[in-house]
Amino acid sequence: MKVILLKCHKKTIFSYFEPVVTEPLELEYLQGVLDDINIPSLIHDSLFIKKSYKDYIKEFNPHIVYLTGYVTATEIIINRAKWIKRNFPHIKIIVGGVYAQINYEDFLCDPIDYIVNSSSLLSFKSLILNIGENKRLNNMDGVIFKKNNEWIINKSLKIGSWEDYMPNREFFYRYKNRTKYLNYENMALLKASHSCPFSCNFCYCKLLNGGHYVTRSNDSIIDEIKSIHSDYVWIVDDTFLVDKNKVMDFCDRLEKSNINKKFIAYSRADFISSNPNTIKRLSSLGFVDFIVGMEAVSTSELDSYNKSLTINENIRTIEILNNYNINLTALFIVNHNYTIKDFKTLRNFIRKYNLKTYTLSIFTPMKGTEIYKEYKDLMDKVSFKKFDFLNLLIKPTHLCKFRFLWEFYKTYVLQLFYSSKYIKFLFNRLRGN
Ligand code: B12
Ligand code: SF4
Repeated sequence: MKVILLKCHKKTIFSYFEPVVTEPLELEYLQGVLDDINIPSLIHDSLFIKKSYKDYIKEFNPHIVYLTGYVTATEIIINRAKWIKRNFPHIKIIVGGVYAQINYEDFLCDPIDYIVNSSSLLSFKSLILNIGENKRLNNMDGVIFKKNNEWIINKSLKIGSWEDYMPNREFFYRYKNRTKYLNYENMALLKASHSCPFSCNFCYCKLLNGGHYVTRSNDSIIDEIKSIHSDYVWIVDDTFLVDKNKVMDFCDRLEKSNINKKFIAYSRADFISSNPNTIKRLSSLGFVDFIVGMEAVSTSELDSYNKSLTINENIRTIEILNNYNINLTALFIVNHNYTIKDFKTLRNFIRKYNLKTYTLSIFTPMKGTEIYKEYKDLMDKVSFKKFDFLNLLIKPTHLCKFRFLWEFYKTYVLQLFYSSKYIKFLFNRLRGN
């Protein structure tokens, strides 16, 4: 039996500049599972591979094709499944990943055979073994399948504790020279938890793994970091700094291990603002960039997102990261109720605190989140590809659409004038590097 693991992408305005290019770590994990049961597999990710997935399928002749992608790639996944079934009816098609895990109904269609609504790698392993042995599936938590042309919807399987699979990094090593996060190049990803223990109402990430927050031991994190050959490691946990004791223990172990790498991670502003000494230590151990969901520039707006943060914590975070020479990537949400004054206030904040790297997302209720129900009727006809945080899905309350988008992009473009890092990045892109 052979498997192709296929990552589907929908290009956005920013994909043309490719500010961030990363390995498809989730596929490398699945490949790790397949290696374990001696099943040959190939990864296809169009970010790295020019040859079409169709040629890959024709040449490799797999029995199973696994398709994944984020919300924006939903239509692409379904179209690829249709093409595969039309041309190779014997191939079994599995769909999974973070979008399908919660929104599996979007994939209940003819060409797809199985949908995995779980993050447990064990569900993937059992499914593959079952297909291999041609067994009829009955109840299998975490797997949705067809029986007598009826869909059997099993409940999602939550991970209770960290599963000890390791990703197969061959794909990464082949293409690592192309990986980057802005100017940081040669960058691996690392995952150390599932879900998030906080309750911001717009957030999709906290819903993953059934909302159950699961972490991994510091020992196993350090072992994986040691095993990766790359200059940078981006820890992609939704928030890496949660438990102060665990973070201090991580620092102790990192210090002892003599690892000489640079790190990027996500953190909440409340951790950074209340633990300056820990941040100082992380800086000395190679943390060069923290990505922080600042979201808004007033406490009342932060409250409206149930962010449990104050604007003072955001400001203190900026100061601390500055003091310890760590770059801040600030993430902001631009709400559809913004007035011109709100945009100006946001720009003034960015300028006042000299923020050099930030992203703006247009408020986008993701399918599956609490706020989606509230806004659903306003968005029913919106195509999946527009859920990229750059499209205006809800009619602005105070501005016409054009003016809103003008203000939005104006605020985005501002950083080009203030950030030497961005200018260097754009210059490199224009030179074709
Ligand atoms: C890093 C990251 C990126 C990277 C790419 C990372 C990558 N792997 O390719 C970059 C910055 C490029 C990126 C871009 C985008 N991203 Co992004 N990204 C993330 C982030 C922070 C981590 C993803 C990651 O790599 N995790 C590491 C992997 C290993 O973890 P994992 O996918 O959970 O997989 C584990 C398990 O789930 C399980 N598993 C995985 N797959 C499968 C399959 C089966 C069958 C089974 C059983 C188990 C299983 O095994 C793994 C090991 O435990 C997530 C947040 C999150 N919580 O997921 C957002 C996230 C995935 N991104 C999101 C979005 C929307 C986007 C964009 C569309 C945003 C945009 N503005 O354009 C683009 C799309 C880019 C594209 N062309 O596809 C959303 C997706 C929401 C959704 N409903 O689909 C998320 C959840 C963030 C959010 N705001 O909600 N992203
Ligand atoms: S926005 Fe960040 S802190 Fe809030 S729930 Fe989501 S991942 Fe957690």
